[in-house]
Amino acid sequence: MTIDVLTLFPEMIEQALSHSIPARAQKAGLVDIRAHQLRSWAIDRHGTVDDTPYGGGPGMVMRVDVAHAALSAIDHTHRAHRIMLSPDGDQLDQGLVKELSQKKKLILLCGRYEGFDARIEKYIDQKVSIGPYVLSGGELPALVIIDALTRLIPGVLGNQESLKDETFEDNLSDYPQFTRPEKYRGMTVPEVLLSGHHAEITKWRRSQRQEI
Ligand code: 4H7
Repeated sequence: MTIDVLTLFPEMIEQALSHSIPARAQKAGLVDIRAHQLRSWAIDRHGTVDDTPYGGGPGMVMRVDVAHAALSAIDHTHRAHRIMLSPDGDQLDQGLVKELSQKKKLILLCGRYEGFDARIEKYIDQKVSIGPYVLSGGELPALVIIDALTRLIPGVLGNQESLKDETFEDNLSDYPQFTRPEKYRGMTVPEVLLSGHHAEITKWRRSQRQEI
């Protein structure tokens, strides 16, 4: 799977992806994630990517021609699934993550300022939101998607971690976990977990998982 991220802050993506699971997935060659500087598709020599809004009002709007040039250059055959991170997009949940993890090529378009010129909609396939709140850019949502998605690629997680993932399969939460010390400030570990009785432990854990 390849993921191309279009952003004014490619370092933000690269920095975050140098850690943990997405880094492991990249090193193993299971996913190829590239962050591109949108400014390199600017039409003028100043690297202008935004302009004032028609009709007036505060802030700057990202130009559709620049974003379109970037999308066309990266995905000339339009085989990729093109996503724009946007507060009014389809809300991300584990089901959507699973759907997106089946795609061979993904493009994540990250807006800044007051967002993109509305005509961008013609050149993207889907708008995705990570939740009902406003952020100053699409980079953090893009990273959230990449993290959630790379964990679903077969071979990315170790055996231990992937077994635990069945957890999400039926919309149930994880069961509560405990480790040493056995007693902490008067709080003890449920007796059953110390019993060594595996059937009972499994039963107890099942009983503890909650609908999410
Ligand atoms: C596209 C359009 C995603 C991207 C508008 C992005 C929240 C989410 C952005 C905007 C995002 C999410 C620009 C609208 C900045 C708000 C102050 C980037 N915010 N913005 N304005 N929930 N912001 O997934």
